Amino acid sequence: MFTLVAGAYRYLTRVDEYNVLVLGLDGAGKTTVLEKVKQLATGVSGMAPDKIRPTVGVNIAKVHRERCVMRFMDLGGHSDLRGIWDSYFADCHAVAFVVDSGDRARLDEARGVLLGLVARAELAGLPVLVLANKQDAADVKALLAVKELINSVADELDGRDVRVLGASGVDGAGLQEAIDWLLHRMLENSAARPPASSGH
Ligand SMILES: Nc1nc2c(ncn2[C@@H]2O[C@H](COP(=O)(O)OP(=O)(O)OP(=O)(O)O)[C@@H](O)[C@H]2O)c(=O)[nH]1
Ligand SMILES: [Mg+2]
Repeated sequence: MFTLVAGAYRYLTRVDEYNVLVLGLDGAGKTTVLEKVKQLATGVSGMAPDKIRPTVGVNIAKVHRERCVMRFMDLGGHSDLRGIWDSYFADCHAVAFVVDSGDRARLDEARGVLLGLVARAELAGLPVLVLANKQDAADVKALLAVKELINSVADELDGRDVRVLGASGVDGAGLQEAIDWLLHRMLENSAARPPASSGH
């Protein structure tokens, strides 16, 4: 009887955990986006954008939705630090790739890094959300430029779920939609990449 009740309790309190890797070039705005996601999820203000320094390790934000926890993991984007990304791939359920929409000079570099990611076997088939960030500061053609970047790698994306969304880590534009899109895509992909589960 106890086992039955304990089993039912575990089932009812089970939480599915999904990891979203927040990747992109240094300065794209990943940590600023993460702080805003934290604020949207908890209602508590995150670190002010002007206090954020380049990331060396990993920053984490948790978003609770129904019986799911989304763990956003923001890693440093400097070229010397990108090698660390690999160790997070096996436990990842989706990638949020952040692009500084206003920085045309580095769009090609961003394209190369994104191509490197989608070629990785550990990330095969996972949903990829491209956040065309800094929309608050970018000109009207910036979102188009990021969409063109994605169109130019469409063949390599191999039929996986990909979306480009305009966003701003400063004013939060697009981030609620980003969270919703990622959760739905990770749930849809959960047979292929199951979540970790824990009882609470
Ligand atoms: N206007 C504007 N500035 C932004 C936005 N997001 C980030 N920034 C600025 O861009 C700069 C870099 O932001 P970070 O969040 O540190 O960038 P990052 O991608 O985490 O960089 P690394 O940690 O080095 O990989 C900072 O000066 C931010 O204030 C945004 O949406 N709009
Ligand atoms: Mg950072």
